[in-house]
Amino acid sequence: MKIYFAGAIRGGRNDVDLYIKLINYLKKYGGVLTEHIGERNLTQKGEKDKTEEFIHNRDMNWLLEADVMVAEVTTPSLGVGYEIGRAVMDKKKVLCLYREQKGTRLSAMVRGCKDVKTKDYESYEEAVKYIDEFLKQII
Ligand code: 6IA
Repeated sequence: MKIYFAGAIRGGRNDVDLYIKLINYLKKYGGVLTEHIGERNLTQKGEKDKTEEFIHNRDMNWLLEADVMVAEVTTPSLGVGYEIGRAVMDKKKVLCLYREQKGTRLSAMVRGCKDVKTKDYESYEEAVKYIDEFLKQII
């Protein structure tokens, strides 16, 4: 199974350690096309040696190639929102994982989309439980 993991880059890198753990867990189910999202040295400035167009086109090709998308949506990210929209348009199965934060709420454009499965979680253990539920239905 090819899995597209989406997580904030320019949106903010606060959760990068969690992204790494989730990506490693997802590898149990197949190939993760977007492992770089879990790279600690991929700063908010992103992949400096590549053009923006290259990054967009490469990521879009991966997205279209993927069987499923798992997005960690706690840190608001324009890129992740865009990717979710493109995945929905392409009729991919999408799981969004959201950790409730004080004073913030997940966008209604994600939570309100019936073609996206959104799960609220509090711990890594809970997040992987939702990943198991989601991916076991697909296998
Ligand atoms: O808006 P964001 O940067 O937070 O969007 C993050 C999402 O878009 C991730 O799920 C990635 O798949 C994708 N993405 C956005 N920017 C990049 C990137 N470098 N490298 C890889 N994936 C990306 C961007 C910066 C560079 C042009 C200097």
